[in-house]
Amino acid sequence: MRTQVGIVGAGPAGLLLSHLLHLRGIESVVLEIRSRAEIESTIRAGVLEQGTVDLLAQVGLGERMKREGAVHRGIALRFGGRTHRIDLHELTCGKCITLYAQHEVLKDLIKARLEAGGQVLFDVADVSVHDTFGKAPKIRFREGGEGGKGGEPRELSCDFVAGCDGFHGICRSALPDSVRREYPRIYPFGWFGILTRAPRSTPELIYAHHDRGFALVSTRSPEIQRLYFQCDPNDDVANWPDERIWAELQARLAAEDGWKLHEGPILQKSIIAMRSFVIEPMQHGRLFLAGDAAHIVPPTGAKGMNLAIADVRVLAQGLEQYFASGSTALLDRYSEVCLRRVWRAQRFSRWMTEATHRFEGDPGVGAKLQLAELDYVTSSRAAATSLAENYVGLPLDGP
Ligand code: RFL
Ligand code: PHB
Repeated sequence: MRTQVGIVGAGPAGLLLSHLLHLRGIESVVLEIRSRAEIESTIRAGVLEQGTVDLLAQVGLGERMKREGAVHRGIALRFGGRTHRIDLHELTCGKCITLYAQHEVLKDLIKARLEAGGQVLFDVADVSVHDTFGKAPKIRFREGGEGGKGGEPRELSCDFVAGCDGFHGICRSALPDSVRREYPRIYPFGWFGILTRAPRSTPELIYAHHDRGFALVSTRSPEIQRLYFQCDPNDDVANWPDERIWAELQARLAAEDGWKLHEGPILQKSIIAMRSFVIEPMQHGRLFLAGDAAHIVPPTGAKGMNLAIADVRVLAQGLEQYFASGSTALLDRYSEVCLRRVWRAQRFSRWMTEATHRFEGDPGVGAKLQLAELDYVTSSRAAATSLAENYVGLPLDGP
């Protein structure tokens, strides 16, 4: 098999890259170890930045998102039992966020790729990348068989490999030790996430700081709500019967103004690790890493998928220039351009996390400073503007 760009991973980064390349007349093949059904049902991100929404709409993927997504003009910060609204729309001269689940974005992308005759191979196995420092990279994998395992060995020859295979993927390891530098950080807490069938309790997201730990109220639709609370990352969901979850959420989200959290049957529970990670550079030879394969942020700032989308926008521009003119000018700067945004998102996500989470063993100063931080950001227009412009997404970089 041969293609121009071999893409490993059918997450937001891989599928959007394939779509953007198709619009520029560049061929690609996407290889994915999971099934289409699994990809289309895994619950992950919910918040799309303004630039992400605009980009998806510009490239023909906006129809269902505009119809079913919910535009939010603000978020709330709750601490000391009081709720403070950050007016994103007003503070950023008209920008908003859209609540539209990641797996819905993926459904739209898969449909668009398949309708355009794009090659997305699900259920492949034993994926490995080769010769990415030469002119003729290859991706080997198995296809067919049970989830690809024991299937036929295949080889995909390509001009470039895009490693869009997420944090646990294999592409990152193809960067030689001599050129790579990694910046890992693991937080001493996780998030307990639930999906519940209940009416919305709030028109906008609530990020809550509480002595018992952080909590977040988000939404998926008028009927389905997404909630999170800070937990021990090594805890087990089996320790959390529904009543205990609701009691914890009610305690952390209690507000002075009599606000009520609506409860309902819990449809899904999971514990999510919190980490940040960056690899530099994000490219080597003809291998380009994008999205979670290259960087992870704690979900507090809602930046991960948005960063993945920003990366592949830059990569598609570079590949377009190369295939049109043979110039590698933009491709050569891929890592540098992306990392600027990545580090600013790291900064913001860390700030949001540190301002709102409980740190075990803190002698008290940390908690006092958190409250001072939250007080400042909700009482100073300058500080609130800084939060707002980061939350709705910094402007996308040009080439
Ligand atoms: P993904 O989505 O992990 O996709 C990678 C794909 O690669 C496949 N794969 C392989 N394929 C072939 N060969 C291999 N060897 C492979 N190994 C892996 C995987 O099966 C998968 O399909 O990475 P991508 O495309 O970079 O996208 C990143 C986003 O998924 C991630 O950053 C976000 O989900 C993060 N995130 C959020 N981001 C936002 O922008 N806004 C949010 O509101 C937001 N909320 C969240 C989040 C992540 C969360 N979790 C679960 C970590 C909330 C949560 C709870
Ligand atoms: C979500 O709806 O899943 C969500 C919202 C905000 C975040 C993280 C996740 O910061």
